[in-house]
Amino acid sequence: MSPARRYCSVSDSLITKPKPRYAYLTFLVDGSDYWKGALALHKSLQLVGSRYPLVVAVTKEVPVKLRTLLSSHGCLIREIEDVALPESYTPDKYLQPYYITQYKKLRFWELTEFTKLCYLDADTIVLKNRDHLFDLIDSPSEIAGVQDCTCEGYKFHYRLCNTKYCQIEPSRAPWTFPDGKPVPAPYINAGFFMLMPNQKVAKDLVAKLWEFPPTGLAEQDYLNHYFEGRIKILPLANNLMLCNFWNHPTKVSVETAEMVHYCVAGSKPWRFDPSKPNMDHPAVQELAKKWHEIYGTDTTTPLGAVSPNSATLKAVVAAERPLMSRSTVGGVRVVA
Ligand SMILES: [Mn+2]
Repeated sequence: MSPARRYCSVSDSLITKPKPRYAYLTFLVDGSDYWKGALALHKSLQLVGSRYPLVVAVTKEVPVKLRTLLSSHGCLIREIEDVALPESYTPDKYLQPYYITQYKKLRFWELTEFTKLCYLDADTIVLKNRDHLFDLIDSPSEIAGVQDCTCEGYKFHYRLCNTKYCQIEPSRAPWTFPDGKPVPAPYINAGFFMLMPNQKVAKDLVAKLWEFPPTGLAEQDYLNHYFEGRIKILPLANNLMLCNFWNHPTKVSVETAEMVHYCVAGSKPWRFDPSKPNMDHPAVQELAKKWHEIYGTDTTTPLGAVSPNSATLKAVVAAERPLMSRSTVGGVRVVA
C-alpha cells in the first residue's frame, strides 16, 4: 500500500462518526416493589445474551438503596426530572395517581447519550434476544410498538370514545363509528416502545402536552396521539400482554413470545394474586413460574452456555462505568 493510501485511511478513521449507543430502558417512579420487576428484566436480558445494557430511569422518589442495588447488578441509573402538568391533570377515577406519574416517560427523549432505546415496563421480561429491534427505527420523530388489546373498551380519548372495539381482530368487535369518528389509527401499549432520544422532540413532547386534555391512560394516550401516523407496528409477540391469552388465543403462544408483559391485575409475579380473574390460566401460571426462575437466577457469575454473550454484556457494562459520574444533561441527572 502506498504512503498516500495509508494517509487516506488515517484521515477516514478520524472523521468516522461516533459509534451508535444502544440500550434497553426501564422506569421506576418510587420505592415500591417494582424494583423486583426491573431486576428480573435485567436478568432476563442477560440470559438471552443481549449486547446492550439496561438503563433504569428513576424519579427523585426512588431511594438510594434501590439505585445502589440495581447498579450493583450492572444496571445504569439515570434520574429524570418531573414533568410539569396542567392543573386539569388531577387524579380522579379516570386518570389514576399511578398513571399520572407515567407522564415522566416523556423525559426518555432527553437521554441523548444513547442513540436508540428499547423501553420496557418494569413488569416485563424478555424471553428471546431482541437486539435486532434497534434496526427498526431511524428517526426521533417515530416510535415502534405493539397494539394494545382494546377488547375491554377502546381507550384513546377514553372519556370521549369508550367504545368496545377490537383493533387486533376487528372481526370480533368492529368499529361502530361512534359520533361518526373514522376507524382509529393503531393504538400501541406504552409498556414497550422503541425510541430515538432527541432534545428537540423531548421539548416538543412536553410543550404539546399542555394542548392535550387529560385522558384515562395518561402517557399511553398522549404518545399515541403525538406520534399518530409515525408508529411502526410490531407483532404481538414483542409485547405479549397476558390478556391476549384469553382475548386472542389464536394469535399468541408462550413458545413464540419474545417479551412478556405482566400487565393484568393480579399478575405481577412478585405479588401474584390468585384471587383475580384469569390468574388460573395455564399460560399465566407458566409465565409466573418463568419469572420466578429468572428472578432467582444468579447472573452475577458467568452464565456459560446459558448466555453465550454474557461476556460481551459485561464488557459493555464495564465500558459504561467511566460515564457514570455526577452531571446533568437536559432534564436528566446522571447519578450512579
Ligand atoms: Mn406494565
